[in-house]
Amino acid sequence: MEQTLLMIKPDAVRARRIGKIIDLIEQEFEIADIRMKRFTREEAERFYAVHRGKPFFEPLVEFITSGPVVGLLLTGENVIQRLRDFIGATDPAKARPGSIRALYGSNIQENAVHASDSAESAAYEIPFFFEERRQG
Ligand code: 3AN
Repeated sequence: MEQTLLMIKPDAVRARRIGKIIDLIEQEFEIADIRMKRFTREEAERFYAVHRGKPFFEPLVEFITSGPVVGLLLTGENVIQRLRDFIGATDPAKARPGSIRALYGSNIQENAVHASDSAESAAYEIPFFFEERRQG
């Protein structure tokens, strides 16, 4: 059984889309835990450490610390890949019609949600929201 992290980003929280996004998610996935929080700069830089040095790193850290986010722990068979397919491509303009990013994303940075892209990413990202579930 896999687990993964879905994060509702500050743009979607500001736009009051939490309920709509969770509604879509729970029709397809098992929600094992849920938490709202606001990232500190230090946490944001660690969360997005793989993007350090890229031109969008600083704006991304600014954005993700700009307001609260919501983390959902999802579990199930092949849930990492299924969730990635479900949310749509990073750029909402290229995301599958009907996907969360197509519906609620504004642009490649303010794209409503994040989902872990591998088992390694999930193991790294889940403890930012759910400390007691730290793996390994
Ligand atoms: P995804 O969230 O689809 O896995 P990543 O991990 O490549 O995408 O990027 C993490 C986040 O960084 C994206 N969700 C987006 O907010 C931002 N991002 C990625 N690529 C760009 C880009 N070219 N310009 C601006 N922001 C970007």
